[in-house]
Amino acid sequence: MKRIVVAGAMALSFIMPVQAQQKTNPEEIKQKMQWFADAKLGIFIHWGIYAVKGIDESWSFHNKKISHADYMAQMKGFTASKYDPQAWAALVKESGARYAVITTKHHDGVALWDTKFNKLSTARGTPAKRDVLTPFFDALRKENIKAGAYFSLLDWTYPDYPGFLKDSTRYKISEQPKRWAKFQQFYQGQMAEVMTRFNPDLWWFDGDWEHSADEWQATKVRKMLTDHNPNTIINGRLTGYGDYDTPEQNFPVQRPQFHWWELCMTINNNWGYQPQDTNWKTPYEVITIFADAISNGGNMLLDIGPKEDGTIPEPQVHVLKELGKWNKKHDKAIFGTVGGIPQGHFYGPTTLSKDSTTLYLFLPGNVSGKVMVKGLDNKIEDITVVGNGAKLSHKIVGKISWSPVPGLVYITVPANVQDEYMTVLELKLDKPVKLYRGKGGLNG
Ligand code: FHN
Repeated sequence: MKRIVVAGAMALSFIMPVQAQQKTNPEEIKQKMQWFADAKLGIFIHWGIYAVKGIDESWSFHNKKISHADYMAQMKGFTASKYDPQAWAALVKESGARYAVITTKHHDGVALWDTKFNKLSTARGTPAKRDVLTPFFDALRKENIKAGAYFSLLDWTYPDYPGFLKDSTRYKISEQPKRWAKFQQFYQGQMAEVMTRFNPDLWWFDGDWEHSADEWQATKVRKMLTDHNPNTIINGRLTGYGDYDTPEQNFPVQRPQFHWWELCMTINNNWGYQPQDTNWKTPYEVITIFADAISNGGNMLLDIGPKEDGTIPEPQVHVLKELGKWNKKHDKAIFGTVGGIPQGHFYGPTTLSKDSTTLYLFLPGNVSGKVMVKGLDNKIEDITVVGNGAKLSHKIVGKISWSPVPGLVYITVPANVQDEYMTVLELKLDKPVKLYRGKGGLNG
């Protein structure tokens, strides 16, 4: 199945190849992946010169909505005049996120650190006149938040990169291999700057779709990064040489194939700041999408798009704060849990404690007062409303005394214990969760 990606408000002019299957062995990386698996929530930050006019990041010139010259002229308007990295890190913390990923360089080639490779940076080419990444990475680490670096492999502005506009390329690698080698040196040099300067806990590569693993020298890049920091995590956009899958915008119904995965999504319809896009996802929508992702054993990377001056639009702050309040109240059901029971046993998301003796049920907002669990072959010791403490009763229905098949569990959830967004119930079980998966025959 091909992946269609909507970058910004525009559908791309082509269908990107489906994400490469990860070639890494989960057994070899499971130790370093533990913090990521426990983290559940990250905040994605798309910040760049595209916030000046409030247009699609990089894609606006690639898709010829604006000339490249006019797009790059936005460098003159990027001030970071109200940028407060400590406040950004505090907001990430307040959202409940355990990691953040910021664009160090998008496809437009403008670095947010003072790269020595060219003048295309916030430090040397904009009124901001500064590396805006160092203070943010420092602030995240002071808040004990893992710091991730988004890095675009492709660079549509760099004169020795083949790709440029959607219908024009500069050259073919097969015809000018030396020119491609020059770009490889450039992009890996900038990557090494980010690696040594920030030592990212997580690399969020993007833009791998235009070239092969060999052309990107993916194994060499992976080795460079993991030799420098064996615990750094690499997302699945290094042409399959990554550590986890990155479904984007399109919510998985089936659990993604690779062991670890992360849904990245916008908070409205665009990755960067676009003033006309007020189609904000509500706190309820974000919370239910988040619950769905963790129920399926994944993470959510929720994106925000700050303005050119570094302020974060109020509607985005509101969603992050509401999400944070809900996360704080339901912490035990979220962070440090594992994905829940298979779909079909409960009409909603679920998570499990790591020893699977505790089952958490996430109730969609409009609970009728009763919820039902099917095929639970356990004795329920106790039912508590998470974050509220109320104890709930339950009734077993349809259990046939001589049959091994468990009855249905009906739980009454009074209106006065329900959460404004999503109520969570904690079911303490007599032993690790045991599920009946049969087809309901007379003898099971
Ligand atoms: O092309 C980019 C896009 O601009 C944005 O950065 C998203 C975020 O995941 N990644 C690419 C599209 O898949």
